[in-house]
Amino acid sequence: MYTQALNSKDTDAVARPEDVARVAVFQSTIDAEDKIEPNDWMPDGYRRTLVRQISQHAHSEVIGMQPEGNWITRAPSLRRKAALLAKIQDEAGHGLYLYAAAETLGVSRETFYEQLLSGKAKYSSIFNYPTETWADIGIIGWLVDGAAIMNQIPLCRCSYGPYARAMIRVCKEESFHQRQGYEIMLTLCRGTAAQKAMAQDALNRWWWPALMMFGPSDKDSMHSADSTRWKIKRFSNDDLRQKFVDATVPQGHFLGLTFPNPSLSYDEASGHWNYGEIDWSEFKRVVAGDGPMNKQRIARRRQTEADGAWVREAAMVYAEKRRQRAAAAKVAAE
Ligand code: FAQ
Repeated sequence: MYTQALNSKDTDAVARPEDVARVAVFQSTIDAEDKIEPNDWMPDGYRRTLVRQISQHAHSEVIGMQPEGNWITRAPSLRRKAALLAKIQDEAGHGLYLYAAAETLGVSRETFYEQLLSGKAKYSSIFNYPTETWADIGIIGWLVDGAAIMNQIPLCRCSYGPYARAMIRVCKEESFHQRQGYEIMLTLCRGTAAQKAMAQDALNRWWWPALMMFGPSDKDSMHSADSTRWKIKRFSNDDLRQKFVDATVPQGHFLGLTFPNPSLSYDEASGHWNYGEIDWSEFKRVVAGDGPMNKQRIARRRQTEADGAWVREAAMVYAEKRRQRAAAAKVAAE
């Protein structure tokens, strides 16, 4: 329905005077903090960046259900199981809002699914790590949702209307997820020595991958300049990572846990926590498809897609039946 808004290539904007004028209107709309809506004219590069980022974000929510899904049957109590099920269901909902927002840019949902299932699409590196113990579920809520919120709150002010509006609801739910994760960690850290050791082990394994969620360092971030000019990004990858570290380190100390980077130190002058050097070779390896769980995640997604085929078929047949019944009732009433 929005595809009529698909428009010229960036290069045309330079070549054609009317597009130069359109770019000026487009940029002044953004500079005035107004939203760009699906039927507004937009440069091809802006559209491409949004399709790329929003679809990657949607895929992350969907693949992100798998590490937690691993613990549904083994949650330690009915209360924990109910909360975990609800959280995972929320992530599916986030994927849905985000695919819907990306579709307004003229790419079909089927195309996004196909890109994910073929292994062509990216999703967040963090979901390629295994959930080995129950403490990993606490860590995901505390650190992974915590990092997601830090990154996503500014996206509520992103210049593209459908993405910004989707993020408002997503962020409300993510902040609840973060709290349930921290509460799991608190319970473990106030529990037996074995439980506390389990919490520490989870932090040791997830801390660095959580910092990698914010993307490459600013000097290596190839999309940041455009995304900042277009007010898709409001803060750089490194700035958000630093905000996350500053917020999270005191929370970890309150739990009585130690962070797995000996160089972590507080800088009185800047008011920031200095963290050690990130192992970017690990980040690149995981993003390139060679993380601990990349192959399993995609294989599982493909299997789920195949297992759900009958549900989609049944829904289509049922919808057609309803359509025919309604048409027949209309004829009978005339
Ligand atoms: N993993 O130039 P930049 C969640 C790629 S949701 C994999 O800096 P950009 C909720 C990047 O795509 C988590 N790839 O790129 C939840 C680009 O590749 P491309 C997801 C990464 O876009 C919780 C290349 O590197 N959140 O956790 C990663 O300006 C619990 C160059 O990078 C979002 O997607 C990475 N970590 O900045 C669910 C938020 N980082 O496309 C379940 C929206 C970078 O050229 C359970 N996304 N890359 O092939 C963003 O804010 C941005 O896309 C960034 C990257 C900040 C991730």
